[in-house]
Amino acid sequence: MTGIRCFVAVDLPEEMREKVGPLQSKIATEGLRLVRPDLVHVTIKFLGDVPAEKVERVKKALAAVRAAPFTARLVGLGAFPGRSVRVVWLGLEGDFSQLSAEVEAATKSLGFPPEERGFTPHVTIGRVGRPNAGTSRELLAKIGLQSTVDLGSFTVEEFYLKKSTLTPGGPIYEDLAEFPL
Ligand code: 2AM
Repeated sequence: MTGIRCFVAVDLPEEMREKVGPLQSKIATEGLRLVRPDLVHVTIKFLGDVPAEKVERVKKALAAVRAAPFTARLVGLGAFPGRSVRVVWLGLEGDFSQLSAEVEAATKSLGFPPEERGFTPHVTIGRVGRPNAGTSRELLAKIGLQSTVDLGSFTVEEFYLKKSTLTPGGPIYEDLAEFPL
């Protein structure tokens, strides 16, 4: 049985999203699928397919998360992983550790495996379909040219449980619940 594809995320405020499109146009490269600016977000925890009957328990666990609001700053551009570029991201400065740790603990108690690689806050702004050396080289050069990117700060005051529906036209995200900090 397939469930509901879910993730926990922080949204960017509208004024931040508006700055993403112009930046993306500077790194546009063949093979790079740019994330629609209205869909960019900070993934706190990817849950994968959650059985429908478990979603209420996830919401309840997330509602018990206690973390204080904090300031985040969108600064720097980079790529995952090292050799061939698969993802282009905007860096994030800010203390996401409390929120991340609390969400990890809340979801772990429901059987979701903890993130082994640790949490690196970032905003994915582009994905490479089929990585190839040419695309990677060109992208890394463009990213290097944008190394001074600083889109400014915003206050993180809430987070969301989101549903993702994958379609040929790209993912559709839907807020299942909002949780204030
Ligand atoms: P990303 O921002 O690091 O790319 C919603 O699908 C979000 O969950 C994506 O934006 C992605 O975060 C993350 N995600 C998607 N599939 C994933 C997977 N298999 N493992 C971990 N995170 C995933």
